[in-house]
Amino acid sequence: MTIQWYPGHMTRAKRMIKEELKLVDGVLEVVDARLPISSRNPDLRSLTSKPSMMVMTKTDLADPQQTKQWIEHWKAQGETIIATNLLQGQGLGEIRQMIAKAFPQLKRVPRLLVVGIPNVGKSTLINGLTKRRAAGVGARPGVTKGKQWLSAPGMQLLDSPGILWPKFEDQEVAKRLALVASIRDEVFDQVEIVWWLVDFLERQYPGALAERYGSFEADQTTLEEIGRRRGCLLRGGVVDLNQAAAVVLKDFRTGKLGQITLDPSPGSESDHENTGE
Ligand SMILES: Nc1nc2c(ncn2[C@@H]2O[C@H](COP(=O)(O)OP(=O)(O)OP(=O)(O)O)[C@@H](O)[C@H]2O)c(=O)[nH]1
Ligand SMILES: [Mg+2]
Repeated sequence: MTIQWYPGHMTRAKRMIKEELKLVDGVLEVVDARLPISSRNPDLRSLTSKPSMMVMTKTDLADPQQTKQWIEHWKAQGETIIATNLLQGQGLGEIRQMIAKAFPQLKRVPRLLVVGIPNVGKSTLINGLTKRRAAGVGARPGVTKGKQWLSAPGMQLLDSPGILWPKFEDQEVAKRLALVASIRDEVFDQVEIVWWLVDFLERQYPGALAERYGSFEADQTTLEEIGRRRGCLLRGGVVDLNQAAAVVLKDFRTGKLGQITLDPSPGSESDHENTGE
């Protein structure tokens, strides 16, 4: 299976963002804490030299140890980065303070473009900063359809539809983006990406699946067994793998499998693998 995750409107989005960058003083780049590299846009940096700040959302769903290491990594690369749990409003004060200090030469409030791949929390961030439910929010990609300016204390924000243009060749990245619902559920095979997740969890977070679904024997096929235990059965007692995958996917996305980061921080992947078995 190849995930077609670069629909035509994303090409237009790239053209659009170039235009939008001309209208602003700086950029808030929103990334998902579960994917601190895969959810970044590979080309954004090359499109502008305007000041840019990374806002890492959904830290409540990510592995705190990994988040810490990723923040250190990005800071070492010269990035300004703030970690947030937007559902709790955490980090908003810090963002406001940073923005207040970032443009000392400006005579008016700074104008900022909020960018990021679909479903990372751009609109939620804007609502937090404006203290209004001005921008539409939803747990699926593509909620925001057009751009709009919003006023917040001390800043003007430009909300735009999720932009995502890929490293085309990298299907591993595509799978991870699908898992966090940044790619529409219709364009990939759920069973296949959940198999990827199950395999990843068994290596990187041993025990996460057992904690939720009960322990497994070595010879059991995990996804099938989860389906059996959760009553995802077709006629004749055959496990419905599609339904089983949907259960695991939902549990992952809502944090029921624990705090999990899908991009291992630099240096940690091999360490995990060495201690995994
Ligand atoms: N757990 C958790 N969920 C969050 C956080 N921030 C946002 N969300 C949820 O993530 C989902 C997507 O949020 P949106 O603000 O609509 O994301 P967006 O980037 O504007 O998405 P598009 O407009 O589709 O590109 C919503 O269900 C939010 O409630 C967070 O820090 N933690
Ligand atoms: Mg939005």
